[in-house]
Amino acid sequence: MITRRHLLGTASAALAASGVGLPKFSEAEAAIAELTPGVPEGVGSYATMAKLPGKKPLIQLSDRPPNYEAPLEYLRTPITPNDQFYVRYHLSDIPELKAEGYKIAVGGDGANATAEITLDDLKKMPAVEVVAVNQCSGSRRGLSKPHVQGVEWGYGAMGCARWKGAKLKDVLDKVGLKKEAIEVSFNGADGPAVAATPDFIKSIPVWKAIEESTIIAYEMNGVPLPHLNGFPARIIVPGWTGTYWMKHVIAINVLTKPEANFWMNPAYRIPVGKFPLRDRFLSQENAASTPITEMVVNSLITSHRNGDKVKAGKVTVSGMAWDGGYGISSVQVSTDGGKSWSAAKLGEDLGRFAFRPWSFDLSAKKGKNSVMVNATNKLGQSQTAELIFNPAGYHNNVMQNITLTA
Ligand SMILES: Nc1nc2c(c(=O)[nH]1)N[C@H]1C(S)=C(S)[C@@H](COP(=O)(O)O)O[C@H]1N2
Ligand SMILES: [Mo]
Repeated sequence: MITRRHLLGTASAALAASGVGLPKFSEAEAAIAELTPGVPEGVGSYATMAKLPGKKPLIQLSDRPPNYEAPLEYLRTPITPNDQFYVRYHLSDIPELKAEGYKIAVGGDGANATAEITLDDLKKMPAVEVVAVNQCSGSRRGLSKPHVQGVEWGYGAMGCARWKGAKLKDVLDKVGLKKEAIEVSFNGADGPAVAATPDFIKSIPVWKAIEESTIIAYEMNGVPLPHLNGFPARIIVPGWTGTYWMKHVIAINVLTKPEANFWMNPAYRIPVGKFPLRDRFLSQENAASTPITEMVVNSLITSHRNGDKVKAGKVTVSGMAWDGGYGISSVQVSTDGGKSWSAAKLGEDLGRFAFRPWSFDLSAKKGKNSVMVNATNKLGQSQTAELIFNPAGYHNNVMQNITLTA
């Protein structure tokens, strides 16, 4: 585990070694630099707090490609500020696109025509706003037991923002869909640094593409998208994991055959039937595996970390709950290891795709206090007690169980 002292030491040692250019950590920044607990010991040897342009320090798991997660402290508000929002890329060659000259090529064998859509074209279309959680499929992968391959994310490969943009459906209407159309694919401007890495292309079923809430966003929390979160425009697929949320989107293709590249198969798949999900992606499904789709119901304690010291007496524990877009109906807290449960207070409802804040007042007794949290959605689905193991470490919604010492 990396401690604050260790981080300060690492940062200043690195500064001394390089002379210039490295971010300086203030005491306040370093104080939030306690890494996500629970990830493998080995991760601590390379994970570090680091600053990307335009961002507060995030937990850097890799830099090429950039994979940076949010510390718990950044997830205390239902809207995650842009400079605290996590960053995830598969590819290292990420051009900084300009608004001028930016266009999206729309076409494909399932479209009746082709079109080029500029940023101005998008802004002239009726605008839609949606508050939605962007969670990487692999968030909490680092907690998987046994360990699995991939970025060893802790709890913070997610955030929630207010996205504004044009409906993907309105853009697709410009070219018209053939009745054989089954999927819509997206490509971004980023590319692989080595030719051996396949370009990152993702597709979604037509029925999801034409939903009212599926948009091409050009604003995040009221301002243009930050470069590292997809400027000038990105796809937003509320309810579904972040993998489909293509950043710097430059091509949209309507397909009559399933998109067959590496990032659709074998990547981003879950075993058929293992998770209680409603949204299926049938054109991609085979006997063994199916693409990951909607997020599972989940919650996170963001006010405290496991092992925190508190004062005996009233302690308010709080955090976020979310799901794949059905909406959170309740959050239950247990202080006796799951024998009995009490309802937490739910905070502001920013819509069915958003983080739902919750809080719970417990009365801490001297010594160890266990706090367990379980969210339930409007379909009646709840979190699991045991990990539903899968080879990619996706959909970890094991109830948290932390200990606070008074
Ligand atoms: N162009 C592009 N878009 C992308 C990716 C990528 O590698 N390239 N990664 C996807 C994945 S897997 C996730 S989880 C989200 C992360 O969004 P964020 O970086 O804005 O937090 O972006 C998605 N969109
Ligand atoms: Mo992801």
